[in-house]
Amino acid sequence: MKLLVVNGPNLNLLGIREPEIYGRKTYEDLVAYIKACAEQGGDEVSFFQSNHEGALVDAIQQAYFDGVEGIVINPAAYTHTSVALLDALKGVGIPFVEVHISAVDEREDFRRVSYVRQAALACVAGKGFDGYPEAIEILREHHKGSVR
Ligand code: CA2
Repeated sequence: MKLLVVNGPNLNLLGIREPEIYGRKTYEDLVAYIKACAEQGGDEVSFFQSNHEGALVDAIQQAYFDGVEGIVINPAAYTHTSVALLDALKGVGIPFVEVHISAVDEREDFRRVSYVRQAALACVAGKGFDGYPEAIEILREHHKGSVR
């Protein structure tokens, strides 16, 4: 499969602050970990991180033109606010899984709201970096089912 992993605002700060919530590993560590897992399963993966909502929308739209078959997205704070990301994900029609490093449902009330979740295949939250390979596995299973 051709996969895109999208990470939203402030995830470039991983490993720098709030290690009790997000761990001690960096964004670069996260990318290397996901790349190794994806490639082990024979998938091609690319990565995009931005602190800007419009840039995330552009990357999702570009995925459509690039023939991406599955998206793993951690929209970070935009999870809880962004109709634009939901519209982009629905617009391109690429199957996607929502991921959160922390257990969003066990934190502040505002983190329980997700605009993108209604269109996601699944949401994986609270599993740290391991949530990303789990999301890829969900996309693989879905892909197998849809090409059979
Ligand atoms: O748990 C997640 O993955 C989140 O998507 C992370 C977002 C947060 O707004 C969501 O509610 C849950 C925040 C990402 C910020 O990451 C930082 C990492 C290190 C230091 C500061 C921020």
